[in-house]
Amino acid sequence: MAKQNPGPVPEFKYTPGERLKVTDEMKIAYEEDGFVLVRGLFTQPEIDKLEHAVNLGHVMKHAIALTDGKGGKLSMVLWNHPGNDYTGLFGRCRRVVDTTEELLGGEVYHYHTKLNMKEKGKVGGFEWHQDYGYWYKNGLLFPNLLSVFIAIDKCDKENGCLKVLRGSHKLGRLDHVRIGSQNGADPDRLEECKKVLEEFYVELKPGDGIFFHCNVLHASDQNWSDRKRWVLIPCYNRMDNDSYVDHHHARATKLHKVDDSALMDCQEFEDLSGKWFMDPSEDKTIVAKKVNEDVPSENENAKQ
Ligand SMILES: O=C(O)CCC(=O)C(=O)O
Repeated sequence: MAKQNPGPVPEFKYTPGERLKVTDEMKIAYEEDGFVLVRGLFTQPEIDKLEHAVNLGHVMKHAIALTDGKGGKLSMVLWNHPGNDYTGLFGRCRRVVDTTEELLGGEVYHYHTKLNMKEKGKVGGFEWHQDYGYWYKNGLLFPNLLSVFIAIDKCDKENGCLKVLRGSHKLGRLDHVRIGSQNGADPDRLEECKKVLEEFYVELKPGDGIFFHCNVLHASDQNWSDRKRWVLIPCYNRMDNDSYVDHHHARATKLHKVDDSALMDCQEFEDLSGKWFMDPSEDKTIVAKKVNEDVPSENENAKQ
C-alpha cells in the first residue's frame, strides 16, 4: 500500500486577547490528521510565569521518575484536578477548554494534566503509543478524549519533540504490549502503520500547542541535546464518557473555566489544594517512584 500524502500540515494561530475561534479548517484538520497545531497558544510571559511557578518547588516536589524502554530517564508531575493555582489555569482557560469541547463535540472535564520534563544532559523518550491504548483500561467506553501538548521550551528533533503518525486516529485502538517498561503499540502492526502514514515531527516554539485525539499514535525520542525539554499536557474526557470504574484519574467533575486573561492576573502559586497529585506509593495501578526515592530500577517506570 502506498504512503498517503495528505499535503502540508495546516497551522493555526492564536491571537492574544481574542477568542480562539474553532474554524471549519481546524475541524477538518482534527478529523483528517487527528490533531490541530496552534502557534502561539500561550504567550511568552504566560510560559515564563509557568516556569517560575514550577521552579518555586511546590509542584515539583510531586515529581515522579520514569524510564523509557532504553533505560533513559525523565520525570513527570501529574495532577488529576486543575485546582486554583497558576499551573491549573492552563487546563481551565477558554482557549484550551472551549476549543477542546468543540473538537470533541460536547462538554468536557479535566481528566488530568502532565508536566513532562526531559532535562538536558539526561535522556528519556516515549515509545509509540496511543493514549487510549491504556486509558481504555480505565473503564472509558468511547475514545472521546484528547490531549493538549503545550511547549514550555522549544521542542525540536534534537531534544526529543513529539512525533505523530498523521491520521492514525482512524486506525481505532491498537493492541499495546509492554516495551521495556512502557506500554507501546504492537510493534509489528506499528511498522505496517508507518509504511502508510506520514511521521510528523511536531517542532514547537515555547507556547505553541497541539490538540490531539487519544488514538493518535505518538512518541518522542530521547533528549541528547544540551537543552531541557519541558511540556505541559492537559488531557480531557467528554462529560458523557465518564469511566465506569474508580481509577487513578479523575471521574467526571464540573470544570470551572476561566477567561484567558486570568493567567496573567493570577498570583496564586502556593495553594495546591484539590489537585490530587499522582503518588506512586499510594497508587497500585502504576509502577513508578517519587524522584529521589531509592527503589530498585525495575520499579522506576510508569505509564498512565
Ligand atoms: O512528552 C512527550 O514527549 C510525550 C508524552 C506522551 O506521549 C504521554 O505523556 O502520553
